[in-house]
Order: sequence, then C-alpha cells, then structure tokens
Amino acid sequence: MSSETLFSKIIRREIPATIVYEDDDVLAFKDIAPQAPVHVLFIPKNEIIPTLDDLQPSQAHLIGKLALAAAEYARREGFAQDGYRIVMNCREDAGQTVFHIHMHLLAGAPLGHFGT
Ligand code: IU
Repeated sequence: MSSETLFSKIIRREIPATIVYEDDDVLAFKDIAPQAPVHVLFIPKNEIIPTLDDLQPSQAHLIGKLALAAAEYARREGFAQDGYRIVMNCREDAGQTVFHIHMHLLAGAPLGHFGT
C-alpha cells in the first residue's frame, strides 16, 4: 500500500504549496481550504502511509515527529501559548480525503468543540 497522492507531488515540488516547515522527515504546508486562521498540514516526507490504521509499529516514531514539528511551528509562530488543535482523520466517517497520513494543525482563534 504505497499509492501516491497529490501530497507526493507537493513533496517533490511538482505542484505549488505554501511550505512553512521542513526537516529530514516532515514537510508542512498551508491547507488550501483553511478551516481556521492557521491551518497547516504536517506529513511524513519519506513514507506513504495511507491512513492511521495502516501505521506499523516500526513507523510509530513518525507520528511523534509530526507532533513535534507542529509544536515547534506553533512556538515559532507565536501562538503556542494561546493554544492549538491537532487532528488526524482516519477514513470515511472522519472525512479523510487524502490517503497520505497527515496531521492538521488548527489555531489562530478559539476553536469550537467538535465531534458531531
Ligand atoms: P483530510 O483529513 O484528508 O480530510 O484532509 C485533507 C486536507 O488536505 C484538506 O483539508 C484539504 O483542503 C487539504 N489539501 C491541501 O491542502 N492541498 C491539496 O493539494 C489537497 C488537499 I488534494
């Protein structure tokens, strides 16, 4: 299971994206349809994992790397103290549309409660 999505093209700079963070393992870019004043997606650069349900134990560190990158970005951009939300959608009922695992970072305003 390693089908490419548009995110692979973003990683290879074949389609445009506003990239805001990059390290050896993680790329982050602004969501094209932001759901909050700050809406950034953090994705693994070197592995295609379609959903959280496909994550293998040997890949578990990647989730930590996404979270650490998001936290670093929040500190760097100055909203860490105000707060933020990270979200990972898994499959249909969660509304997942891109099958390359990604962590949403939402911030910049008080966020409504969610779940329904
Ligand atoms: P989801 O968790 O799979 O629903 O999130 C996918 C997100 O990817 C969604 O918020 C889209 O707006 C976003 N996105 C993007 O930022 N750039 C793209 O080229 C594509 C989707 I395709």
